[in-house]
Amino acid sequence: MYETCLKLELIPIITHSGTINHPQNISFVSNFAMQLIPYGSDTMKDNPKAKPEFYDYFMLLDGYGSTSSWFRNGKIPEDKLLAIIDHHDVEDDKPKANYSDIRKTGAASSIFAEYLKDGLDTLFEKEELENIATGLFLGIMKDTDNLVKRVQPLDWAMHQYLYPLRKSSVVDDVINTKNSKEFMNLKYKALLETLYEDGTSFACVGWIPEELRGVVAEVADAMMEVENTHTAYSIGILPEIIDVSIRSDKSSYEFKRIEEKFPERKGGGGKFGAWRLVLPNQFTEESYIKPCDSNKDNLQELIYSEFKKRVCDK
Ligand SMILES: [Mn+2]
Repeated sequence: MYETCLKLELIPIITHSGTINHPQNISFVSNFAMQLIPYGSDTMKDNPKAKPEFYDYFMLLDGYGSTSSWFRNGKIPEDKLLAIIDHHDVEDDKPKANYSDIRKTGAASSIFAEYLKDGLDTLFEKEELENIATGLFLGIMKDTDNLVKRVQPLDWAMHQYLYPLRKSSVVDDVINTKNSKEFMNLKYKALLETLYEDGTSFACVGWIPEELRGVVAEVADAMMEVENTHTAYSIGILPEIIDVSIRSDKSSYEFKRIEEKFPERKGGGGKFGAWRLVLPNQFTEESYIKPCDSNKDNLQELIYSEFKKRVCDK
């Protein structure tokens, strides 16, 4: 999409509300010359591009607004919304855009790959096409856990289409990125203390810095590998938010019902089987009760038990 805009002489800027933390994602981004504006981060505070007023038009890609604080706060008017291209479960209150392509695929990358295959590829030189194919190929691998989970027919087809076009050395580089010791320690500690009950399991990663946020999702995935588990909740406490990863392969599971139990939520959403819930963390450095070494464990226990209680209450 970025490259296509450039070809059409539009100036694309990719903004996103979080930060890029997972080692694989850092490695991914460093392989491509894209400008990314993490508009919520402190380092971007004074950058005009971190303000919605800077932009003439918007496109929501791989999300329909539920995780965008700009969108949720009404900063993206519908008449400025050019397109929504997404593969998440979309609720009735989805925004209207000039162009909208929302399909149930494992990876949003598969939708973009299909555009490429259906003619966009003619816009690009060989080298450009290989770079784009590499990015989309990695997107499909990542979102489908290497074509194991959430795979839809289009994902298979686009994997096959992109395979000969991709730069295999870049793909290997990104896939083989290692995790830090801290990351692995947190992951296994949370798994050791996981609570398994009637197919539903809970794990708490505890207080983590922003750059280790990826552990929360990895723990949720790992919990699902335990026999008889149909639903998993993994929570991590970050300086500003409580990050929750949810997995379920139970057909009757309704993420919406869980979401409603947290009216204070700051965001969330997901796709079949995998969701995320973002809750405010009341115990930030600025708050009346600050997390410090002596009360961190207690606050963690408080947050974790309140979470479990709310999820389990009918
Ligand atoms: Mn996605």
